[in-house]
Amino acid sequence: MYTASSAILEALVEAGVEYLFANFGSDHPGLIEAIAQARAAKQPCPKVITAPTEMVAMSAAHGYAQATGRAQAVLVHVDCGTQALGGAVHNAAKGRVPVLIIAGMSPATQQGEARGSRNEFIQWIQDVPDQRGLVRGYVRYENEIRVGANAKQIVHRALQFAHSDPRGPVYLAAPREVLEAEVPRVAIDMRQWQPLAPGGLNPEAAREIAGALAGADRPLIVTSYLGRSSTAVQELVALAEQLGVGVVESVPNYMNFPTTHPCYLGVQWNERRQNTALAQADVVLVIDSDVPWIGEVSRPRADARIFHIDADPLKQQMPLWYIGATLQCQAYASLALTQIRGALEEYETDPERIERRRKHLAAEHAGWHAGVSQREQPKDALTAEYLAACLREAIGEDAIVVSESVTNFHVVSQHLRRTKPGTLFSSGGGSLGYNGGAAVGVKLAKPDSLVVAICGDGSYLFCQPSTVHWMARRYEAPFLHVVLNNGGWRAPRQAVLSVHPDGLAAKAPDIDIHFPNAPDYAAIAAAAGGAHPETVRSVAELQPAIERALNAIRKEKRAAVIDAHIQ
Ligand SMILES: Cc1ncc(C[n+]2csc(CCOP(=O)(O)OP(=O)(O)O)c2C)c(N)n1
Ligand SMILES: [Mg+2]
Repeated sequence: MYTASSAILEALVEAGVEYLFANFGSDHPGLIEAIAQARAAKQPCPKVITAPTEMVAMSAAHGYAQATGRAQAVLVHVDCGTQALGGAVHNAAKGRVPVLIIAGMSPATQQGEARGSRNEFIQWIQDVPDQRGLVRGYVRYENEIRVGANAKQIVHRALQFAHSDPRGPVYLAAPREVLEAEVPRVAIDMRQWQPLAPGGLNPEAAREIAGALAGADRPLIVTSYLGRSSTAVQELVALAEQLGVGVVESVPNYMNFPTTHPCYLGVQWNERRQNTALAQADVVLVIDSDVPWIGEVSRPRADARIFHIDADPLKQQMPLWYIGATLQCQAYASLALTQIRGALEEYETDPERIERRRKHLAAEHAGWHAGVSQREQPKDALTAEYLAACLREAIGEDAIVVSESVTNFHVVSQHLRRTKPGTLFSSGGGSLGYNGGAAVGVKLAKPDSLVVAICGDGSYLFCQPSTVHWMARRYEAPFLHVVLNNGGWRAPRQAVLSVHPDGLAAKAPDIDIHFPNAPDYAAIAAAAGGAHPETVRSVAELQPAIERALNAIRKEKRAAVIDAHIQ
């Protein structure tokens, strides 16, 4: 029997989808049967990863795609499962991460007209007017597979959208009878279903930007997610070195530039102060960034010339967005940087000017580095800075870190000092709970790498650690989970202080953001997935705990959780 479900699975295999993160329901008999048939016939089929909750499934696909650039499939149950994906859809959309979501729909018949017709009460309850509308504001493409005959073409079309810039999640839904329908097998030529070829700058724009960077006194590049392409990182390093241009990361969700490089001028998150490099720059190139600065506290000087390059420079999904750029270009970062370097050949670059710029950058970088080193010295109480520094020494340069550190995002960016592309990811979105699932996804994608998730205590609970650690054990994806335990939610407190610095809330003893009698975070993971548990309350306890945790991962192939009580 070859059904639309068999065709969907076949399309996933053709597209190179390795994993189906699945949360099954009464809408999926066609798919479950097709998977069983493929296994019995020893035909290729994506490996099923059972995900007890949908947000974790989607976050795992998110992490996998960040580590590889490739979409995986997430299978969910009708409208309910779609809703339970929750903020993970927002995260993939905002982070421009490709994921293919497939959902069943309630059967479209109720009198046995076709195989799959309604036979359970819930199928009336789950019949909703606009299931696809639940995710329409977030996905790059959504469609209903209305007949099984072209299911494969629709899967491939959805993946073309997912993998074409601006990338992101896509959503397909199909009623149960359609998933059951027997269909003819369609032959697919994958050469016809590739993502869009990446676009570059027009030559005039490349010349204008090259000329401005070459002629500036203090040129600066600001980026957030250029590092999703390792080639783009190499190109950025080459351009920065060639011209003596400084690089600042603003709210990065990738490793964009080696933090040990003399052209690296640091990172800015929500710190409420003017960024010095930004204040000094006379030419600013913003490339791959959604929030290059927060104008209320930090902005370029008034006469700076601003250029902007992005796959989606108008930010079509953001109702309010502008940065005062005089040239906005839609282009793929690595191509654009290569073109700018090519265009530089037309300019006489003054070697003395470049040398002056390089010297200035080296001094600024050294100052930044000295500040970082000083802040990470051990204090009486355990600080996030010291913890990040110890972790850096223990995990090395190749470990892949997933960060959802909230009010410590900047600490993790600065003190883990990543040097290699693809070794630091954040969700790129604002829906907490990505960290644990993403770590499982990254580990599945890179089984030989050490994977570390570092998150706030609030974010640990948001990530559904019981599901995450059950999956980590079940699918042999052990990782180190570090909880920055500051007793609850610090971010809402910082927010209220920034808006009502002299209000009553600022002085109130309790504003309902603390977690008294907090859960034993490490024990949750131990109970759910046999993770190695560590709780650290002092500076002296930290390094031995990290060592034991890494041993558990390396020698026993168990995940480990370090619940670190920080100041
Ligand atoms: C799904 C979701 N719910 C609520 C919020 C609002 N929120 C932003 S930060 C935060 C607290 C995070 O706590 P924690 O992870 O411990 O980080 P901390 O603020 O303590 O650094 C909350 C609740 C959110 N961003 N996402
Ligand atoms: Mg916290």
